[in-house]
Amino acid sequence: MTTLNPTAHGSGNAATDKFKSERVTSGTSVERASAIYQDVFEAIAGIIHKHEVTYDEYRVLKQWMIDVGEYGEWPLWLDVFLEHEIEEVHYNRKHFTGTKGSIEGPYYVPNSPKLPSTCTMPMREKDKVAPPLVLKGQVTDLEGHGLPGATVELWHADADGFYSQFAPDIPEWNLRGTIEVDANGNFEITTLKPAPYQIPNDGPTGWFIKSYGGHPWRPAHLHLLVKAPGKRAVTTQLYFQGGEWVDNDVASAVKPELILDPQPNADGIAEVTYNFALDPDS
Ligand code: MBD
Ligand code: FE
Repeated sequence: MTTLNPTAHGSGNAATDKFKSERVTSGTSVERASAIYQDVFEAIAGIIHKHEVTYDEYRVLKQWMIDVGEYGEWPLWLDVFLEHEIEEVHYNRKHFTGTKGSIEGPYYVPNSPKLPSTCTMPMREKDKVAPPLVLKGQVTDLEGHGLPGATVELWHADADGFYSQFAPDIPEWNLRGTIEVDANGNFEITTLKPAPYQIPNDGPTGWFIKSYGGHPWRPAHLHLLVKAPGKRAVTTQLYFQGGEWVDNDVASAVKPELILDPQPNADGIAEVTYNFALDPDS
């Protein structure tokens, strides 16, 4: 893996290395590819003509695309600006009615260590500057029956906005885990409430955002991947009611159904129940 440093270049190259480690294929037919490419070029041609794109603008684009590749930022840029549309199509096409999905983003790592249904996420002493959060709930089918054998994979940023394995000097599985639900599908996870998150913006993704006067912020979020035997796995994110950037996510990945409103429990710790209903697999 690339040597990590806490910059867009460092996290970008780490995300690119991780993505490249698995070669993906899609099975797209020549006919479908032809139809898609025709539409892509037609849309681009329309934009070029509509805005009378200049030669200088074309050369800046070419230079920027080269930079995005060299900084390893294609996973970041694509997941921030395009993945939400793919995810929406994915959800709508098959009329799923279970828990809504959201984008995976560039920092998922499979095979995180298994944790029991009642657990505390792996964290360092210094991570505890963030307030504790208890996330409890049940993984069910669409009829509300608990699903034993389900797993809840959880990953999120630390208080500095860094994800383990994508920034230096963080234990490999910090704030990452695969929670195995109990016999009724229940889980109770103690973790930390993340802060609003600034995507790495000292590289070409950041220059891109500046060029149109945008901002690099995502609302505070938890990433989850919930799986159960025979059910459709759901990759999603959870957000916090009233949090900054919830209404203005640079990655356009917030859905109203995914917003939590934790309340203090008997111990004064912020706690929230969120149940995951999984669609049948197929
Ligand atoms: C993230 O943590 C994230 O969730 C997305 C979508 C993009 C960059 C960093
Ligand atoms: Fe994230």
